Amino acid sequence: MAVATHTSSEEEAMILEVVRQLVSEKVAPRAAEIDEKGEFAYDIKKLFAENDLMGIPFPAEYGGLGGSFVTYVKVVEEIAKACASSSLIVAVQELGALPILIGGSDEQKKRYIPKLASGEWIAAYALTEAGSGSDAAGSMRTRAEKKGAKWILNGTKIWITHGSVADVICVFAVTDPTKGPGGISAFIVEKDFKGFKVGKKEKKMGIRGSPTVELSFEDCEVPAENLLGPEGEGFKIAMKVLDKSRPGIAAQALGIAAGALDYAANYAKERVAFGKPIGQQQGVGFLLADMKTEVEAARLLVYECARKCDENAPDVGLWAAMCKLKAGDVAMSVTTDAVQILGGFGYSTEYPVERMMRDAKITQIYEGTQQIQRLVISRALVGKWKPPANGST
Ligand code: COS
Repeated sequence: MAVATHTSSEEEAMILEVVRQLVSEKVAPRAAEIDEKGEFAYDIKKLFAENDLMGIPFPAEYGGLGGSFVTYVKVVEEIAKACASSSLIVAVQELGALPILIGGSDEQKKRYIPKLASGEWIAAYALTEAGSGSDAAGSMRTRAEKKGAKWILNGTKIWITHGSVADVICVFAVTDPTKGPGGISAFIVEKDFKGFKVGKKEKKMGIRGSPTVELSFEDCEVPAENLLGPEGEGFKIAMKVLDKSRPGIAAQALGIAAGALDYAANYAKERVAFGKPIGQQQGVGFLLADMKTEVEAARLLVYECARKCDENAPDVGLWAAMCKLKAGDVAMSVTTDAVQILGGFGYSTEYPVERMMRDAKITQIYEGTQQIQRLVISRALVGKWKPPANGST
């Protein structure tokens, strides 16, 4: 992927000002309804597309805004403060486009990135399978076999965010089962390709406005030119993508936490108990103090990781794992505490914090569980253990 061009602080401030206005006028009022209906918000996607938010860090030469990663994570954060599902409209476009930006040829980028940057097309990323979540390489079963000028894909992917609304999906499949991770390749599949089918939609606890579905490939015909990168490089592309997409999910988690903190702090200023606002009671005031400290700690990690993405720093993967780990845990703890501060009201759907708490949970699970983030972090410190050839430890 080309290094994203720098966004000046004035440009970034302008973009964020527009986003804050859109969020308060158009996104926040729709958030509860999007959650309740559990439908993809095409109106919000249109709004984001019209305001050039679908391809912030995509290179300008391919129709993107050529913005920085730092600006991109701040935009995701601002949207997630009000509506976690809507923040995924921007973050998953990034996830789905990254395999092409990282592994694609100039021709593939020219063909797909402008449509994704403008929001005309929606993208998805299909790695996970029923038996292959955390062990993404070892347990992958989807196969791709070359037949003439086509690759024929067979298999099923699950938990694919936006899979049912996507026009283009980057799919990972085994091309040589004897080679482990080195036998996995990546493909660009368009929704109209023969043999591609959208299956069951998950009924989820949170991010209910973001459809998560099963995708099946039954002798799915993919033109040879839609192989992404060299054959056998698919797993590396998948991992490099996650290094740059996890900061987007961390930003989503940060936004959810910051939104819940704002709401709880305002509530604590007004709600009176025992003769004074509950925020003046030390039990609640100190809870808010801890929530604020955690949110700011997460924010520093997310922004620093984004800065490293802009620099293409060699330790981006480590920082992506650290910021996703921290921000996901902060989102869960801060939203849970926000519900506690609102008491019975916090538990009611009439207030947004119960939705925020439900939305927070997924940030500890998807794009690699918190346990996988710790694995990535610990391997950066001590390396991956390999059993000695003679079998002794
Ligand atoms: N960038 C580039 N290459 C990478 C890489 C990265 N971030 N991470 C791993 N690789 C390479 C390795 O260098 C190795 O290549 P070589 O054999 O040439 O050295 C190859 O990929 C296999 O890597 P590794 O041996 O580390 O693979 P493991 O099977 O041990 O698993 C984990 C790696 C567990 C980290 C990976 O499977 C993972 O991230 N799992 C979670 C997947 C996930 O997040 N799923 C969420 C759904 S997607 S939204």
